[in-house]
Amino acid sequence: MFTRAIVRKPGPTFHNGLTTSSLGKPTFDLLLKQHQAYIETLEKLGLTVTVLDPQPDYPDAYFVEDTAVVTPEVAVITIPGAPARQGEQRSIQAELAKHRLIANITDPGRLDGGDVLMVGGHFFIGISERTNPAGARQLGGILESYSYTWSEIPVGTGLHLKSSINVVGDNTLLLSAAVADLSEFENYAKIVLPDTDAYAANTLWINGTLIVPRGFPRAKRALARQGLPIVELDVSEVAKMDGGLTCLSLRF
Ligand code: CIR
Repeated sequence: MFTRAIVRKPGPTFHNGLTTSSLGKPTFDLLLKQHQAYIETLEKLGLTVTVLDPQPDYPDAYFVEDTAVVTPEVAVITIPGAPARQGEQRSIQAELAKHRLIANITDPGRLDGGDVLMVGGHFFIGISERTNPAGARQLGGILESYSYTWSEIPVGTGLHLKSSINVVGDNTLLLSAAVADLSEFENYAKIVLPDTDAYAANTLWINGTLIVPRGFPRAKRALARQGLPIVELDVSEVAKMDGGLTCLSLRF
């Protein structure tokens, strides 16, 4: 069970954030509304949500997931891979120190939390444009000291590992077709999304409920078979900045 989440309000400079999307120009008012609905959904699911202030110098700072990896025992503070985002992690460290022992990724390691997927006691760590092998090995070493296992996995499509794959039940993965056949995932139950709905691979499984991005009916139908309650959230403005549901919070 998750009991807490940390989020950060988007600031008015959010449009200066990094993006490769061609979905159009995002609107600040709508982004704020979508972000507020996200917070309220987490609260309804029983989480105490800490809402941090925007960081004007870091327009992507509301994608808090990338700044830390939190386990029941330890919070590992990252060095985000994008130079423009390095520094976002400092205030997250101060916040997480209230709840967890802290460990840090150090130079030359680079790691975005969006590349880290925990499945049971195992962590998949994506090697991407943001996460380098040194960062993965450092995180892996820390996790091993708490008896977790880990493995590296190349991120071929999408920004982060969790752009294409997430956990939606015990031992059950939701994946885009592009990564569905990787041998690393052969021992898990799989729900494979058609390309039209690949964005919905970024779904959140929180305390027995699935939070799914709105607008992906095939994904919703496939997930309905899990028999869990589904909440759909519109994250259109987040998607325009290359983000998704998982990126917007740290859950622990
Ligand atoms: C970036 O490019 O870093 C942000 N615009 C989006 C980060 C999304 N984070 C995530 O998927 N964990």
